[in-house]
Amino acid sequence: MTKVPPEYTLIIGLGVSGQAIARHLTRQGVPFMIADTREMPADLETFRATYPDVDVVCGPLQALDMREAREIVVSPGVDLRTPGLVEYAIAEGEGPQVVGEIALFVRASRAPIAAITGSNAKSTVTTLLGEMAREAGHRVAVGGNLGTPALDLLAEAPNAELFVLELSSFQLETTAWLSAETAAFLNLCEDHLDRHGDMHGYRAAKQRVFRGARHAVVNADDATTWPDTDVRDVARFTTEAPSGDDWGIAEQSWLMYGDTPLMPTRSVRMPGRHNHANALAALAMGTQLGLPLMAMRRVLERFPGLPHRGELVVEREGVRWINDSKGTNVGATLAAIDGVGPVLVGRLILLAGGDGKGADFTPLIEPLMRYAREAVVFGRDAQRLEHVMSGRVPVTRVDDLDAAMWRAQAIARAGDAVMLSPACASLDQFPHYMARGDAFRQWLMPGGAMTC
Ligand code: UMA
Ligand code: ADP
Repeated sequence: MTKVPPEYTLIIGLGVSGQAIARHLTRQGVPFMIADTREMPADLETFRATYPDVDVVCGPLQALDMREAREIVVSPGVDLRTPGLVEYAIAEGEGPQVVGEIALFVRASRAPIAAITGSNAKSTVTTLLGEMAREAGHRVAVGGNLGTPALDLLAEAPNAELFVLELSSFQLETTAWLSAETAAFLNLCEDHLDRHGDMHGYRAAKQRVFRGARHAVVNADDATTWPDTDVRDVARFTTEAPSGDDWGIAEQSWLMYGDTPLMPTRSVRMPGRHNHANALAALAMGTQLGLPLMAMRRVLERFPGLPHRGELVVEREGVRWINDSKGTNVGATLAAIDGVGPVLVGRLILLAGGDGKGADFTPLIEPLMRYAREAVVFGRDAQRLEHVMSGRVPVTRVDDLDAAMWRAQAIARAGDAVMLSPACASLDQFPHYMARGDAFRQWLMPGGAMTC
C-alpha cells in the first residue's frame, strides 16, 4: 500500500481540473501527490514530463493509505462514493478533509465571485455576464466548468476585479463555502442521477451555490431553484409577465424589470424564449453587480449564442440543420424543441441518443407528438428511447450519428428542421459533446471548420 506522506496534499483525478490543482499547489509551495482511478489516464505522460518528481498512483484508490494526508482534493469527475475515497468523504472531523478545486479557489481568491449553476444555460449566462462586465470596463476573468479551470484564472488574471464562474453540481458538491457576491441557480431538471442518486441529492449539491452569497438570482417559475438558506437579496426571473420587482417578459415582446421596459425581445440576438430567460438572468446578476443597463443591452444585441447550442449549421433545399449537441439532458432538449417547433413550416426530425445518465425520457413524448415527423435514435440508450416513444411518436433506431444523419436526409422535406439535440451525454460514442456537434457539422460540410 502506498502511503500519502504527512503534510502532502493528495489530488485525485489527472484531468483538466487535476492538472490545474497541481499548478496551483506548485505556485503555493504545497507538496502533493496525485492519484487517478484509471490504469492509464490520457494525460499521464504529459504530467510525468512536467512533474518528474511528483508521485503518481494509477488504479483502484484502495491501494492508497490517505490517513495522514494534509488534504484530499478531488476532481469533479470523480464520484465521492468511489471505494477507497468514500471512507474519507463521509468522515467529519477525523482524518484529512475532502475538498474540490473551488474550495481552493475560494481560499486564494481576492476578488468578488459571480457564480452560475443550474441544469441548463450555465455556459450561456456565464458568457453573457462576463461580456457584460467587460463591456462595462471591468477587468473580469471567466471560467470554471466552462473554458479555463477556476484555479488557472488566479494565475492568468491576477488583477481581476471580478470572477465569473460556471459551476457544476460536481464542483459544488465539494464546496463547503463559496461566499459569492451574486449566485444564480437557473433551473433544475433530471441530470447526473447516476452520480447524485436522486433529484434530492442533485438539487442539494446545486443549493450549495448560495452558501454565504450576498445576492441571489433564481427562476420564479421553478421553486426548486429558490434558496433553502437565508440570502439577503433574491432577484427572480420569469418568461411570463413579471410581478412585483421580478424580471420578466411583457406580451412576449419586451424584457422588463418590474414595470420598467428594458429592451424589445426582437433586439436580443440569441433566438428563442429560453434565451430570453437567459438574458434576464444575466441582466439581474449584472444589476446586482452594479453594471450599467446600456452596456448590458449592447452585449445582448450582438451576442449570437455559443456553438453547439441551437446553432443553425446550414439550410439546404428548404431543410434547416441545427446543432444542439450541448442538449445533454431532457430539459435542454425540451427547451430546444420548444424554441424550434412553433416556428416551423414543416416538421421536426429529432436526432437523439447517447448516454441518458439514468434520466426519464417520457417528457419528450408530448412535444414530439406535436412537432415531430420522426425521432431518429442512436447510441447506448437508443433502445430505451425507442421503447418510450414507440406507438406515440414515429421512431427509427440506428447505430450511430452517421446513420441517423442518413436517415434524416432520406425523410426530410422542405420546411422541416433536422435537429441534433440528443438529451444524452456523448461519452459512449464521442470524446465530448463538441466532437459530436463537429461530427454533425462535418457530415453536412466535409472539411468545414471545427469549433472544439
Ligand atoms: N475519471 C476517472 N478517474 C479519475 C479521474 C477522472 O475515472 O481518477 C473520469 C471521470 O469519471 C470522467 C473523466 O475521467 O469521466 C473526466 O473527469 P475529470 O474530473 O478528470 O474531468 P476534468 O478533465 O478534470 O474536467 C473537469 C470537468 N469535467 C467533469 O466534471 C466531468 C470539466 O467540465 C471542467 O471544465 C474541468 O474540470 C475544469 O473545471 C466538463 C463537463 O463535462 C465540461 N462537465 C459536466 C457538465 O457540464 O455536464 C459536469
Ligand atoms: P450548460 O452550461 O448548463 O450546459 P448551455 O448554455 O451550454 O448550458 O446550454 C446547454 C443546453 O441547454 C443547450 O442545448 C440549450 O439549447 C439548452 N438551454 C439553453 N438555455 C436554456 C434554458 N433557459 N432552459 C433550458 N434549456 C436551455
